[in-house]
Amino acid sequence: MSQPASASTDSSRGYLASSGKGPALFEWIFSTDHKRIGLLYLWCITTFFLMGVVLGLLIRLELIAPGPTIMNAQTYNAVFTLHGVIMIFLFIVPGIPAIFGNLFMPIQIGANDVAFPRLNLLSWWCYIIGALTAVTALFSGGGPPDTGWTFYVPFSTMTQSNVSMATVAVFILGFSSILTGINFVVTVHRLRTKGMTWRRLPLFVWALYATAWIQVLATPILGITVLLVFLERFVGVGLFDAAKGGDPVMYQHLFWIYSHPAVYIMILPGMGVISEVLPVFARKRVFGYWAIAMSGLAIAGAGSLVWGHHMFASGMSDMAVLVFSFLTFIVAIPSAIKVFNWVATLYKGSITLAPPMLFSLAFIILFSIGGLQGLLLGAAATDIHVHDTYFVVSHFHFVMFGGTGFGFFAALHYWFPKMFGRMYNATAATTAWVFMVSGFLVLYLSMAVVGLQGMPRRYYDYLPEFTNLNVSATVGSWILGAGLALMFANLLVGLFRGGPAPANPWKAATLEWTLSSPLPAENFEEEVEVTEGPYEFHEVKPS
Ligand code: HEM
Ligand SMILES: [Cu+2]
Repeated sequence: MSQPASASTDSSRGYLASSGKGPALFEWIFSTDHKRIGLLYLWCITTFFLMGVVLGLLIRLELIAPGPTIMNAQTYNAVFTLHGVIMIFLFIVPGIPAIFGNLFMPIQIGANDVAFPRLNLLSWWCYIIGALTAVTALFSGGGPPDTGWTFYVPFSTMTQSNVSMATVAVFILGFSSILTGINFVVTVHRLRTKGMTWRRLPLFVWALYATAWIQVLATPILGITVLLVFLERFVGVGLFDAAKGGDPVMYQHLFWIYSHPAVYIMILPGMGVISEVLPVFARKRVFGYWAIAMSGLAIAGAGSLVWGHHMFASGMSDMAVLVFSFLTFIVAIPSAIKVFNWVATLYKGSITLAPPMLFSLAFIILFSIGGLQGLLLGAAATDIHVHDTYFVVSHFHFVMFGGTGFGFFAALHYWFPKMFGRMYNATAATTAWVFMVSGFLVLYLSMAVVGLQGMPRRYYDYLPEFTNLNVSATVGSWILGAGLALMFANLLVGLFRGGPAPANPWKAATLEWTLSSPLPAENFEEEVEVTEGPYEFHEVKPS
């Protein structure tokens, strides 16, 4: 692997330095270096996240009062569809694995890159081409897709909006996820350095490993499913058309056979970040290392058997409802094991409430609230009443935004010094955290209550009796939005003006903290040997 960067003009900038040969942009977008690919993903994914947030705030603004406020019904359908598609396929599915997995997983196992660097670059290009195709779908054909991110038939095979191009975009994006998964599985199996046994793997690596298997095994099902919608729109075989002997419910099965395991592609990497950060800021070995590592694989396995809980109201048999409900409770157990072990790790720890720790604690609390809501949804008797209401919308924002979103922010604040060689302002980060958590709770708890009262999702209008809770939800979204703006502004200031970061500001014990900040162009000049687990704190003195 060529590392011209170290011969570059400014080696203190490590992998960030350009070699000065040729346009810097080309050096980045054609780089096969895992660190640079991670950073390319960071810029793209963060940009799409912010676009998704703006759309979310627009949805809330529309819902501040019954009746049309800032948009009409058709625009509303397009806005929440785009919000969902961006947040799922362009932010949360690639998010932590593509950015922090690429940047740090190879280093954490003592390797100089992933197993297939060129394939890794191809995965980023699939992401970019898929994303640009999704954006193009907005401005071409019959206009922006209006089906929701789930593309349910029969509407998705009938609507004039540009669902065809949107399905092509999702198809291409799927390959980005599959290629990343293949790379990570082979890298963990083949490129671990001397002494890096499975029992010494950082828990972040275990989480990415379990995620990678789902990326490889489940994502092809999504590819086939959206391809079938594409074909139905052009050929009209009738696979999902009851009048032609097809079955529209079959689409739901195919879609959720991927999309439920996909929620673990979303959450497992976030859980891995939390398992990485907690011991460092509690100055304690993680509680139940092996239980946490194995519960990730258990979630990946059992999580592929519960997709039917999205379809309790689809007319499936009572026996099927019973089985899927029972399995849903089973898959909650390994998640609960993780939460228990995290809390046990904190117990009697000497805790530092630095920003990475604050975001990790928020993850645990918000994810647990979402998990408890999930139990109510897993019980068919209650789910039947709240299916497709704002209670469901609240639930997946608690687990996906409160969970993985805050896990993403924890990772960003934990590894920022290592990625950029600079520190950010901790007080500003803490202030942003306070706004984000309080705004989040006001926003999504209001949604949970109005959902229990029966407000359906995906409508731009609602009954007058739901007004107060929608006003509080919208105000909550403004507080959350202000916190997000402060957080990103603070990191931007840190990026350009932050003080120099030491090699190991958090006194952590995993391999990336043995390297300089920012990371060097070449990870390890010679092979490192590992002799103990990743959370043994011999009170490493910050260099
Ligand atoms: C400030 C941030 C956000 C706000 C204010 C927000 C608000 C909303 C609202 C009000 C809806 C319901 C629309 C409806 O059913 O009529 C919605 C749907 C959705 N949101 Fe968010 N959201 C935000 C962030 C996120 C994040 C971070 C994610 C994922 C990681 C996410 C994923 C989704 C998805 C998948 C849907 C379903 C869209 C559909 O029905 O097709 N949202 N959001
Ligand atoms: Cu599910």
